[in-house]
Amino acid sequence: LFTHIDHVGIAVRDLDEAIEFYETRYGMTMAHREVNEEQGVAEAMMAVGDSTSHIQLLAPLDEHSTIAKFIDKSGVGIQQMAYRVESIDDVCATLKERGLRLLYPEPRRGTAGSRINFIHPKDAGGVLVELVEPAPGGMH
Ligand code: MC0
Repeated sequence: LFTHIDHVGIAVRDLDEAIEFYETRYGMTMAHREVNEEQGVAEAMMAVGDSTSHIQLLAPLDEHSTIAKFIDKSGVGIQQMAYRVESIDDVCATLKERGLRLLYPEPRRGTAGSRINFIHPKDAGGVLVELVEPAPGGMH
């Protein structure tokens, strides 16, 4: 069903400070950075060595952001676990058949033009699971 760990998302208060920490302490390089208004986040993808997995640093754009809500409730730290898939439409259909609640009726736009959806954490052992179908020729 899933082909790779695409990224692990970490909620941070200040994106620039967090990027600097990952660069100077772990020697990671930033592969991509963008603002996703619909998701309410400013984000940076930090490459983990030569793998195609990333750490996604997520900062809230404002107090209504899901990331602001997460930080208020749980503090900074791991917010989500994202698996890469080949066909998000097929995977969502299969997961629905298996009784899991997806957050969106149709995939939305994620990092670098990817198509994304989420499994509700209440149906996934307390883990917010993101599904990512990379854009053709995208960053993955
Ligand atoms: C909430 N809960 C979580 C959680 N967020 N559990 C594990 N991990 C999380 N991240 C739990 C709460 O503790 C609570 O449990 C219950 O779920 C309801 O939470 P809530 O605080 O009332 O929050 P809601 O229901 O308003 O929102 C939760 C929900 C939301 C997962 C629906 O965060 C959401 O829509 N997330 C998907 C979008 C997202 O995360 N976007 C930011 C990343 P109790 O037991 O207290 O009832 S953007 C991104 O990822 C893009 C750019 C990309 O990668 O391409």
